[in-house]
Amino acid sequence: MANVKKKLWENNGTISATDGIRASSLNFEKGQRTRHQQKGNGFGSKTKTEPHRQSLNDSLEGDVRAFLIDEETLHTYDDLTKVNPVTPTTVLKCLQARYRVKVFYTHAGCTLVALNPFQPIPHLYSLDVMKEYHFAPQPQEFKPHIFIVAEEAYRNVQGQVEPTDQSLVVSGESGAGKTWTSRCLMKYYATVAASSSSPKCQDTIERIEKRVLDSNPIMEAFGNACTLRNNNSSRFGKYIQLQLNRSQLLVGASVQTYLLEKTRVACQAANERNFHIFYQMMKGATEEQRQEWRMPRDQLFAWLPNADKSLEEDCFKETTDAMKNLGITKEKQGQIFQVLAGLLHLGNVSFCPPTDESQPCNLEEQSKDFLQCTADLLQISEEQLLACLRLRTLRAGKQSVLLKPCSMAECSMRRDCLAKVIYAQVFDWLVTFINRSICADKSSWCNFIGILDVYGFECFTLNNLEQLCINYANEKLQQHFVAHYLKAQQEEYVSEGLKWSFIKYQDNQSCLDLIEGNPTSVFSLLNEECRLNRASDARQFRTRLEKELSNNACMSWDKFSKQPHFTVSHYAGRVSYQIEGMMEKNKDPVPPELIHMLQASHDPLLQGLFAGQNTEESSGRGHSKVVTVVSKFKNSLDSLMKILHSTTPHYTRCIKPNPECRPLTFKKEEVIVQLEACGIVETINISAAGFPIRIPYLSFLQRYGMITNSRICKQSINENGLEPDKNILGPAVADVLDVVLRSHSLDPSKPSETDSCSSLVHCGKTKVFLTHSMLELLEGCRDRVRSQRAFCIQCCWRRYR
Ligand code: AOV
Ligand code: MG
Repeated sequence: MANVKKKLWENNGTISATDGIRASSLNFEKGQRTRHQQKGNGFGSKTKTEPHRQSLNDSLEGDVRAFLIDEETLHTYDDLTKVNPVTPTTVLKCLQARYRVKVFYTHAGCTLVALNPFQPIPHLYSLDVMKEYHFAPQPQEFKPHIFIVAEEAYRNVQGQVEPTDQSLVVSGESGAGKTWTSRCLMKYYATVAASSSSPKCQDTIERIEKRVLDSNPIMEAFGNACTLRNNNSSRFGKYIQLQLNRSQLLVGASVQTYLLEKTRVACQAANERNFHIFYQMMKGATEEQRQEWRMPRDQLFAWLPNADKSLEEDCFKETTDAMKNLGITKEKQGQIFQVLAGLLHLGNVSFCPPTDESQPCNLEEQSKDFLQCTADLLQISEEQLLACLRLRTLRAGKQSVLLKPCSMAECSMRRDCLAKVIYAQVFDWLVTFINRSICADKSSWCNFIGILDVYGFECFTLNNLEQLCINYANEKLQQHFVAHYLKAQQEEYVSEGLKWSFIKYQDNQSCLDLIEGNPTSVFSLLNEECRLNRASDARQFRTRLEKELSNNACMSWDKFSKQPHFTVSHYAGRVSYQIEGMMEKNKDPVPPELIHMLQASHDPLLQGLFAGQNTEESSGRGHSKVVTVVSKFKNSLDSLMKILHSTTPHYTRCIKPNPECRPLTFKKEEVIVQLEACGIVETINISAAGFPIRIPYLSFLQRYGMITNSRICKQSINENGLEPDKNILGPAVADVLDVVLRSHSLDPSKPSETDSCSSLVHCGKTKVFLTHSMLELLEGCRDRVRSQRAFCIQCCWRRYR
């Protein structure tokens, strides 16, 4: 026995086992997951705990051979770590087989893969299903579902060692199902956090849950739009923190939003639409409202393209009901919609060239009424509006002011700018209002579960600054995943002395360096160009990019393209960005006279939105002090990353099975690209081969020391508070492991048959690394010891009486 122990310790505790066993839920350390690998389901290899690693370059032939045997039962693989061998093709086949039988969720080690069915699946998210997962002692034993991830995070909040904030990171390309998934998660928490509340406080809790859920239709109405890739595409990023009190009840929430694509208000790509809210108003307004907003049914608005397309999102009543529930009064709602109606009219204002070049542009004849309506609805002076749109104010010295006629293009830009600045302010006002309505007092909550839903990776025929920012956000998330899971986990194995052969993964650091790095990157050059405050020249900028960044492998150019552009190789694919217009968008200048005009509006909403807005910065000469769009976006994402790093993350990968959003249609070529882009094979391999549970020695002994109750264990535990001494703790840990394994007829001395990673347990330098199966063995032993002790105490008690 002593020899065995010694060997266990000296060999860093490599012990093999041949059976996968379910384990109970525990949380020892930030960053670990508590979902457990399930018992071998009888398919493929018999040794279920052994990982099946194979290089990415496995031949297709090999894959097919492996599946000839199991083709019939492929759909039953609930966890892709069980697929043998793990290659993009085998993973794809498994997912396809599951999709065919309408199974949309599959575990992939530490992540959950969610395939979009593109049609509502009855009962998949019903109250009963929520309850099943919530009340199950081991929800992991149920079919893979987003509710397992939700429940795991919920249980993890009250971790065994200390409560930990959790983050649910939902990623995937545009239309993959992130927003849908986020809604499901929010509904889940709104339900389970309430169901456990006492009847006395049920009332208040329900109100807050309803308000939290009601924030969704409002933000989607104002922030989502129909694009070529998704009829309900999020045009802003969102991180919602659900605030939980000590009893794990939902007591509030707060929302942080990221970069709304406000350009959409004034400019919609072919076959795309404006934000849903405009269509909702157009379709859902009462006759009275139509008159008030000057929106007769047959009125055509330039900024309301594709209004004939009928979408379920065009539901005005749902939005206004939600606004009401959140406390936005009818009066305030009226002010908001009146301003939005004003913007639609503004979109129909256009100019024609003046007869004399020294004169300002003329209004098109049919624009006159629209200009009048805009001025009425925004409650500003019509003359001032016209002047602001076609005359630029130039300041010569402190006192004198010159008015210079704008070109036609400038007039249109000023019109669009007015719409964008108003819409963005309305959106921000709503977010602030929502936060005020749902955010709990800091003293009443202690932990949060954050749900991240950002715009997915996009690649259109024409891509500009918006797509660059969206794809940059996705790169940041991918980097978080890579850094947190793929890299950190493997590095820890090595630093703890485990024999670990690195599994290669695609690191997207060089792409991020290209976009945001220091000192030279696309963002830094773009900012420099904007700060110089000179007329933007796309070709010049393109030459600069080529000169400064051509050594980055993620940057390339299409030599035959007529338009100045640059191509970035993102982790999810190559995207060509047009440079024309990029600098202007990055500067996002707002002529001060527009702000002055809005400050003078009689509309209480506009007055409130623009009161106190500083207009000095944008009017400065030479080096502008204006903070650019990309700088702001980068800062907000950096803060988000800090929050994510401080929480325990849970990743869900949404996959879009076909680009046309057709129900139950699985296109292999589409899916494989997404699987490869997000590094699914590497994730599976690291998960399957690794030890997902890591427990510092002292914590281990504090929990499991009772199994042996030896002097050394007691001694170690008594050292609580002191720096643990590995020389005492290590053997004590080995002692416990030895007892547990022997009690299950496992031979601790026998080295693994394949390699050190396919074992149940490993003693590192400061921590014990466990598989879920080993954790279950430990928990089982601990339970037995506890019940034996309880029995002994009872006997003694009886004897004593
Ligand atoms: P996204 O958030 O990932 O795209 P959505 O969540 O809006 O994508 O999903 C797109 C559409 O797919 C939804 O409107 C639903 O019709 C359908 N869908 C998604 N998940 C499910 C599901 N589980 N069951 C049924 N239908 C589903 V973007 O916001 O564009 O990145 O910027
Ligand atoms: Mg979305």
